[in-house]
Amino acid sequence: MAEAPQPKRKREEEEKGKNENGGAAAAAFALSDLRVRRVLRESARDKAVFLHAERIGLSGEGTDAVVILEKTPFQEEKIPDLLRKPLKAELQMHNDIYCTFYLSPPPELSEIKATVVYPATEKHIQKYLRQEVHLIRETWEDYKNITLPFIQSQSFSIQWVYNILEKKAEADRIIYENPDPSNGFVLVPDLKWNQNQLDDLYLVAVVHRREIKSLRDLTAEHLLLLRNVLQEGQEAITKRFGVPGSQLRVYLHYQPSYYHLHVHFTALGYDAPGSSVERGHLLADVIDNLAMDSTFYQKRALTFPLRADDPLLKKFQEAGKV
Ligand code: M7G
Repeated sequence: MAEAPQPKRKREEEEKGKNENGGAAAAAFALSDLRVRRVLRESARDKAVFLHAERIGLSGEGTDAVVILEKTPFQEEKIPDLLRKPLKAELQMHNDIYCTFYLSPPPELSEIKATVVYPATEKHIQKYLRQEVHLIRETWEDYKNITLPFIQSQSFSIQWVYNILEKKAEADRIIYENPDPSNGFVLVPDLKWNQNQLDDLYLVAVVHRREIKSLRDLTAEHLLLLRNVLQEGQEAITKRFGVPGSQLRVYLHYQPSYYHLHVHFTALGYDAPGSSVERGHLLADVIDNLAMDSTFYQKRALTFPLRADDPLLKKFQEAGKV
């Protein structure tokens, strides 16, 4: 485990009640108000389960929610307590020099992180449903004729992004800001990171400019912005968390879920969801590509995965492209 300065311990509850615009609903209920409808996906590897839940209103109508339950990673300083203070330690098997125990840790050592999306749209539910995945190879023409009209007609709301930029949410979580409207950005811990340990470090840089949807919109005009994100983002993370730039994976997703330019910063040793070759584009490579050719991303084909029932896949199938 990394031996850097300990990250600040934060609780999701701190955010409760602070979300004044576009997210106020999340503060107005308790987890116990939610009923589980079905399991969308389970991951034994990530120790996580993705649930379709609902909250029943006074009229008896249910409103959809997505709940993600994840066992949190170990915190190094608490490990000795796990062995010293289990409520129960059951020996399951013993053979020669090998044995397995099942421990029941006290509550403070057995946390579960719950991420709630409420109210959730059908698209949120689809995002977490286990499905077959297909690779798409999208030319620039495909982008203009198929993808762009599709994302303009339906994509996730980016209100949460505007809330960060306008300091209406997560203002006390900001790690760094370059306030320049053209070449600046805000760096915050990602929703997926609880900041209790550095092993799964995950931050996201959200740019101030609002018209850049994705990698496809980038040209040499954005080089200064991208270089700022890479350099200042790495420096800010090193300063705050003690992780050097050489141990950070800094990348964009294509396709992203949210069409407002943002950059992912994850610990190099962490196999973060979405960091695979079919979705991740290293920011340093993006910068070099744009420096060589301003229209690089308006020329080349890009590959990305789509889930089997993603309506965008259907559009590519209808156009005879899959
Ligand atoms: P993406 O590539 O658009 O989509 O990345 P993905 O979720 O399919 O990877 C968006 C990133 O923003 C993800 O890493 C999300 O976990 C993160 N994120 C999403 N929301 C709604 C929030 C939020 O409200 N706050 C913060 N801090 N991060 C978020």
